[in-house]
Amino acid sequence: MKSPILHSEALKICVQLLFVIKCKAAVLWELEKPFSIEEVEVAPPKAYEVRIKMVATGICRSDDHVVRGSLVTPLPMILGHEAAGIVESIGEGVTTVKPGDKVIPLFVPQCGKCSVCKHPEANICCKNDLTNPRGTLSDGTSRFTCKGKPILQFLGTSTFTQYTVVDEMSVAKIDAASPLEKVCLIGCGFSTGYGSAIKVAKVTQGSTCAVFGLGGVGLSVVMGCKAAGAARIIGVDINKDKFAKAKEVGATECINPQDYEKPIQEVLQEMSGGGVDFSFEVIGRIDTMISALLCCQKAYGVSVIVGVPPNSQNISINPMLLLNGRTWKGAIFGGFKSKDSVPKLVADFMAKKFSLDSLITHVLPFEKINEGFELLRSGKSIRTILTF
Ligand code: COD
Ligand code: ZN
Ligand code: ZN
Repeated sequence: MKSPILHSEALKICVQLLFVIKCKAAVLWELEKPFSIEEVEVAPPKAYEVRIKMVATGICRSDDHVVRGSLVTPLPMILGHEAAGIVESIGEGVTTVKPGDKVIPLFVPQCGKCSVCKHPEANICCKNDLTNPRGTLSDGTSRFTCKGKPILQFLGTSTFTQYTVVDEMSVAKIDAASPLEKVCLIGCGFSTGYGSAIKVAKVTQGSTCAVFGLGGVGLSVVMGCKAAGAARIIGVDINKDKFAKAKEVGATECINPQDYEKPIQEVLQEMSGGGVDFSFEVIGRIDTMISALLCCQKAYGVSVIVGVPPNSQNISINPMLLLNGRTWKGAIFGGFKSKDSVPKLVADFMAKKFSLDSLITHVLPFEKINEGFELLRSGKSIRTILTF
């Protein structure tokens, strides 16, 4: 017979599961329009789902790409994918998190079962909603409604809301002592850049690196190069105002392509005596992707594409550039397997292996989300954190 205590615990969980939460969320109804703060209903988590109370969320360039229409997703939607929060309730069968746990939602899931998850190096799990966005959880539906209409979810997450629901494969439990208003950046921008250096390029001790683009993600690449022991880290940006911070996080030199007559790849080849060991494109432009490829040493250089170019642009190159021995790679989320790596990255942050402070330039209450996007668009912010 069940003990009365266990029975009442089970009843409590059931009641919690049936509960629809009404809360505030920032809804994007149409492209190019401001977010509108609405009251939304958040359905309880179904089996293998988790409902999260949001504590902090970063504003990432990709959220703005949706608003601008350069990242095509169905609407209306609740955006946001770089966040941290606390588990409010769990659906049946959930074993990896429990109510009260601190967590980071994962915009790339890790189902653990597909061919990608089983591959030792790959990370874009087949259950992702990135490549062909439906705007739903894995069962094909969303947990949000507003004014009687279903509101879609972004990248299996949606963090511009006081509460969200995600699949269990899209959430990682993190250290209970971690400061959520900082480690939220591990949910996207920081890990994307840092992993591109340490995991994708596998930057080596004493090497020379070139980082094109010194925004938040580029700065995280610089931090990764430094952590991997690079001897020279050359920052490349057309905005000189980015140089001071890049040097603060580890760049040894910074150059502006507009200060030179010759192409920047030639400048970098000369500076490095024949080509850098590792180069990174962290802007999202075709021309700089080619410059980054060309500036790395032709027989052993490794060039990594981090930025996503505007819709459907193609690159044409001479195959000899690769036949000589260069490696050209690209990755999303720094090549990290999300559910495995996020708790470890948080542990590394807690062990002071890197700092996130230089990336956070603004902190605003959630309701000022439109102000946060203006800061991003005007180039005034690196990362704005919205707190709930
Ligand atoms: N030459 C040199 N620097 C340039 C040039 C140029 N022609 N043009 C712009 N820049 C500089 C800017 O001055 C700026 O400092 C920097 O490049 C870009 O920085 P931000 O702040 O605009 O952008 P980030 O660092 O926040 O993000 C950059 C990405 C390229 C990573 C981002 O735009 C992107 O494409 N993200 C998608 C990648 C991804 O993994 N997405 C998955 C979920 S986010
Ligand atoms: Zn992002
Ligand atoms: Zn998978």
